[in-house]
Amino acid sequence: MNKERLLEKLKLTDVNGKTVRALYTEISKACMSEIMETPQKAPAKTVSYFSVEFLMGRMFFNNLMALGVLDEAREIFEEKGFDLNCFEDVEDAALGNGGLGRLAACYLDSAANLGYPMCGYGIRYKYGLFKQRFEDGRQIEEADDWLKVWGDPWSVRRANEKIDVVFKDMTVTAVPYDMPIYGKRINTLRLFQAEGSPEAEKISEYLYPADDTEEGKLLRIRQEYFFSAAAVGQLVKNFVKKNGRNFDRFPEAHVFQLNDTHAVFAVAEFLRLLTAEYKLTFSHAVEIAKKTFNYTNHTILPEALECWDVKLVEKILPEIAHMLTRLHLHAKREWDMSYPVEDTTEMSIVRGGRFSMANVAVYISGRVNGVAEIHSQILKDRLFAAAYRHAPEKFLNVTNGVTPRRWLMLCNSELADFYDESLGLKWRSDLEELWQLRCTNADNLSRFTAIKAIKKRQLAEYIEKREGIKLLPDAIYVSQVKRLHEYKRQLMTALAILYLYFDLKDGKLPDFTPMVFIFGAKAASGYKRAKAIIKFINDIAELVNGDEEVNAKLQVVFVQNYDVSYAEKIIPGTDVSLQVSTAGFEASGTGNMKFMMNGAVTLGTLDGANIEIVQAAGEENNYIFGATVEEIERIKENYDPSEFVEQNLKIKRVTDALTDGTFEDEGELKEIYSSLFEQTYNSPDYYLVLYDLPKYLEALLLVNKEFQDGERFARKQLVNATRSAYFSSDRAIEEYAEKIWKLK
Ligand code: 26Q
Repeated sequence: MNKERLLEKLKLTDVNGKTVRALYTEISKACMSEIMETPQKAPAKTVSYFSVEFLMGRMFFNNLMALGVLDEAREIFEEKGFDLNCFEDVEDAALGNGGLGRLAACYLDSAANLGYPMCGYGIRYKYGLFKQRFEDGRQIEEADDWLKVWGDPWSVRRANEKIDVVFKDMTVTAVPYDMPIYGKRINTLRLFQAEGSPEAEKISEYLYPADDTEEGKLLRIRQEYFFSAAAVGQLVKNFVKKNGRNFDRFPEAHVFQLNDTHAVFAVAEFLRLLTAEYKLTFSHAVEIAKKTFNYTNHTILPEALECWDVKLVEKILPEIAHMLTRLHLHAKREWDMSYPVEDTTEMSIVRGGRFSMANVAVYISGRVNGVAEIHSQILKDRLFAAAYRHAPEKFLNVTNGVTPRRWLMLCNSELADFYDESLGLKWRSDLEELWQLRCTNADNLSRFTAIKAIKKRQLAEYIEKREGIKLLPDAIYVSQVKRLHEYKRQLMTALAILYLYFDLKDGKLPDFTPMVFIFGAKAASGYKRAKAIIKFINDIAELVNGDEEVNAKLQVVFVQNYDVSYAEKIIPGTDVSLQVSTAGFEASGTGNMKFMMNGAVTLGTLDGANIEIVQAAGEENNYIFGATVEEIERIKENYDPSEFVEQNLKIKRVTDALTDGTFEDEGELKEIYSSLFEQTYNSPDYYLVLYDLPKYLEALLLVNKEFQDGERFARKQLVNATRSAYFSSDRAIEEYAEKIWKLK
C-alpha cells in the first residue's frame, strides 16, 4: 500500500459540484484501488470461516484508519470545506443480527491484523437486518435496502469466479462479492449473491427468513446449502487445480471453521464432492473431513439448535440427504462397537426423522469449542455430554474477543490518544501494555474522567439528534444494548426502573444520584413477547420522563434502530454496562467486553464472559449479583413466582403495575404478566426475573451510592479499561491459530 500516493489522490479529489454520495464512492474507490494493488503472498494454509452472519458495520472510517490515512483525510477534506463526518449517514452493512455476526467481523479484523490467512464465506443479503423505529412505543420494521443509496464500494464483484449450486428443482448461480479486510495481510470476506431465476434470487434476499412454514424452512435450507456449497465447491476445485487429487494433503492447506451450525451442509457437500466427483471412498472422505472441519457453538438455547426434517432435505437436496444419512450410519458403526446405547442415541445424526446439525458438527469436527469458560463447561456437562465422554480431547474453550481497532481506537480516539501519550504506541499492537498504566495516579484519573465526560457529552448530542431527547447531563449513564431476548432480561431492568420510580416519587431515595437508562435492542419479527417488552419499556420511559417530580433524577431512553454504528457511540459514553442474563444462558456476550474496554463497569450476573471479566478486573471494581448456575438448578426445583411476590411486597407493587391501570394496555402488558405468573411455552418466570430482582435493585443502588465518590468510581472504570487485553479478538485469534487451526 502506497500511503503517499493515496493521500495525493485524496488531495486531488475535487469536491465541488459533487453529491455526498458521489464523493463517498470516489474516496472509497481510491482506497480500494490502493488496497487491491497491494501484492499478497500465497499462504501455506488458509482458514475458511463459514458464517451465515457478518455484521461488518460501516467500513469507511474503519478502513481509512486501517490504511493509516483517517486523520489526514479529515484535514485534507476540511480544507476543501467538506466534513467527512457526513459519511456517518452511510448505511451499516448489517448482514447479521447480533453477537455471532459481529464476532465474525471482529475475527476477520484480527486475523488480517495478525497476518493470518483467513477468508470469510457467507451470503450477500439484498436486505440486511430490518430497520427499526417506534410508533406509539411499538417496534415497526422496515426493509434494510442497504445498497440502494450508498452502493457498496468496498466490495468487488467477481463474475468470473461464479459457481453453480445445484438443487433438485433448480440451479442457482453463486456470484462472489469480495470485500478486502486490510491489515498486516489483506484477507477477504467473500459473500455470495444468488442469481438466475427470480426463484433463485430469493435465496440471497433476506437474513433468517421466517421458518414457521414448510416453504420458509425450505428457503432456509437453500440459503445454508447455497453459500456452503459455493464455498466448498470453489475451495476443492482450486485445491485440485494446484495439487491434483491428493486429498490427503487437503488438511495441510485448508482448515474450515463452522460459526455455529448454519453451514453444516458444507460437511455433506465436501463428502459428496470427494466421493461422487473425485471417487474417494466414503470412509476416506470422512477421514479427510475430520481433519478439516471445526465447530464453534454459540448458544445452548434448545430452540436455537438446528434440526432439519430428513424428508424436507430430501425434497430439494437428495444427494445431500443421502450423504448425511450415510454419515449417520458411518458414525453409528464406529460407536456401536463399544458405546452405551443412550450415548449413541444422544450423539446420533438422525434423530426422530430429523438431522441434528449440531451432532453432525460435533462428529465431524477435530475441535469443538464454546465461547467462554462457563459455556464450554456447559457444553461438556450437558449439551454434548455423551460426545465429551467418548472424545474429551475434541473439546476446548476459546473465550470470545472484540477488535480493539473498531471498539477502542476508532470509537474512542480520545482514550486511545491518552494511552499513546502515557504509554507510547506499543499498546496498539499489544493490548497487554495497558496494564502499565497506573490507575491510582491522580493525573491519569483526571485525564480519564475528562475523557469519559467528553464521550458522555458526545453521546448525549448524538441521541438528541437521533431521538430528539435531551439526556440529563450530570447523571450516571447506564446502558443495556443487545438483541431483545427474555434470557437477557431487559424486563428485569424495566421492573427495576419502575421500582426506583415509585421510591423516588415516595421520597424514599433522598440521596439518589441522577441515572439515565439507555436501551437499544431489536426484537426478532416473530417474537411477540420480546416486542411486548419493548412496548413496556417505552411506556415506562413515557411515564418517568414525563413526570416533573422525578425526571431530574431518572430518565429512560430506548434508542431506535440500535446497530453497530449506534454501539460505537453508546459504548464509550456509558458508565455502567448492564449484563444481567439468567446465569447459564448467555454463552459469552461480547458487548460486555466492548464496554469494559471503554471503561464502563459491569453490573451483571455470573454468566458468560462476565465471569472472566470480573476475574481480570477484580470483583471489587464491578457489581455482581444474582443467582449462579449452580444455585439456579436448586431454586428451580420449587420456585413459585406468585408466592415469591407475596413475600416480597415491594416487588409485588411493580408487577401489579402491569395490570392495575398504571399503563394503558393493548395486550402487551398482559402477555408479560402471564410470562411471569402463568405456564406458557415456558414455566412461570422461567428466566427468574422476579427472583433476581431484589438483588438487582441492591446492586443498582450500590452503584448509585458509589458513583458519588467520583474519583473512586473513575478508578474502577479505568481499572476495567486497562485490564481488558484478554478480551481483544487478537488474543482469541491467536488461540484459534494455535489450538484449532494449527497455523503456528
Ligand atoms: C437457529 C435455528 C433456527 C433459526 C435461527 C437460529 C439461530 C440464529 C442465530 C440461532 C442462533 C443465532 C445467533 C446466536 C448468537 O448470536 N449467539 C451469540 O453469540 C455470541 C458470539 O459468540 C455470544 O457472545 C452470545 O452470548 C451469543 O448469544
